[in-house]
Amino acid sequence: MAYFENVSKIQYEGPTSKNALAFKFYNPEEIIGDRTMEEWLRFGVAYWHTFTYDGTDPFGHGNMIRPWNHLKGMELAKARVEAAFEFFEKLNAPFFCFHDVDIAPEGETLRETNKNLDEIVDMIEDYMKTSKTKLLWNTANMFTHPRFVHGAATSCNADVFAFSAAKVKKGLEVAKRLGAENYVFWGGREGYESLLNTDMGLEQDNLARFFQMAVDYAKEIGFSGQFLIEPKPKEPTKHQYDFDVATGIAFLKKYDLDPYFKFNIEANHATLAGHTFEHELRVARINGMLGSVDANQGDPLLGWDTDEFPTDLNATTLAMYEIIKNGGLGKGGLNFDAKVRRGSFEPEDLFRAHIAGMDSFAVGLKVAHKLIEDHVLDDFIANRYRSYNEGIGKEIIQGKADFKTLEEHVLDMKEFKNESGRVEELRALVNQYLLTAF
Ligand code: XLS
Ligand code: CA
Ligand code: CA
Repeated sequence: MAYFENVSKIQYEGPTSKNALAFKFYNPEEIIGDRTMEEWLRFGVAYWHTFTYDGTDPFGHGNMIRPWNHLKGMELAKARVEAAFEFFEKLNAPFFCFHDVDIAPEGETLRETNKNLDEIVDMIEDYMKTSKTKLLWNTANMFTHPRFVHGAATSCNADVFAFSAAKVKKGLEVAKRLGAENYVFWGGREGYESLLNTDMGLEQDNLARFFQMAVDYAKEIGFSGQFLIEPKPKEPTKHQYDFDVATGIAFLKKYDLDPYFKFNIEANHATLAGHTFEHELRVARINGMLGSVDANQGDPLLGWDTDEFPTDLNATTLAMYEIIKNGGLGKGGLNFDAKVRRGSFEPEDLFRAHIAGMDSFAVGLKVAHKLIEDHVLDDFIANRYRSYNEGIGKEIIQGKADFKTLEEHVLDMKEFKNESGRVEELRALVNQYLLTAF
């Protein structure tokens, strides 16, 4: 049975196509530099937003029209798997991602939940034998159920810590079975509401203990996927421990966990932390910890995590600039952790939205590649820092300077020749590339 019968396989038709259900810029086979667009972009479909989300918001009921809406329980879970693989095929998606609770209903106990999970994972495994779509990452949802009210690995309740460990244990087994390229930890309830009732030191030590156990178990079962931490400053918790990439790095280094983790960077989480998307990518990249990306965008008028499909070409260009400079994403990819707006409730909107996101990142890739190929920013930046190539600057870099020699250098200096940073010119240059790359 077809769930999306009005949609056939999405094809690349080029920038002048008027067909809404076609790619205008994403041409998977097109070579950009040393690899194809498909290899650079490694797009992933998020199971939760695409197949599980029903449109519910804090003020309204679910309103999404979905061909599986009449089903319940395991029947619903199975229909979603069938629909998902039809969707992946029609979209030509190389990857997908899920939380444990997205794919199978929870039972009364973890034993029952795991039984449901096993049945659905069997089914997914079967589909994956003939599908090109691979698992980018899976994760455990440790935020929805009331037991996680005070956190998971940072809960004040040791039974909840144990339950969370058992859930991640199962998640790693599933990751191994399905050949996941990564495993994600997003700590939506790992944080606190008030210091009046919180032992922050113990909570952070416990979080580190938890991560260490995950590292050990992955090794024990031979799961070789990359571990990723996904930072977010707030929502649902007021203050979340994995606030941003820099905070995450400091945490990992304190507990000697940094060799085992990279970051999954979400655009909307970056902006919630008061950073740009490209800032978070840069911090991870220069520390060798850029792992994967949750490709979405927030709304500058709304102060929460709106998870919109990415259509801002300036943002996709600057993001792809970091990704290309990183040599690509390795095992990571661009997962659309994005949901259609509540008003976009038709099943076809799921395709329209993914096409919009894929085309926007394809543009970003092409423009960023051209900017790098032409050395536009590299030359400007190299010139801006040229004072470190000789004289006192070179001595600083080579570790030959100290406070005394530096004082000697400036004590009688009257003029400091600074030059314009020309940021407006550079922004206009990016615009020029954006408008002429196609
Ligand atoms: C929520 C997060 C979440 C993670 C996976 O804001 O983005 O969906 O990506 O748990
Ligand atoms: Ca995310
Ligand atoms: Ca989000």
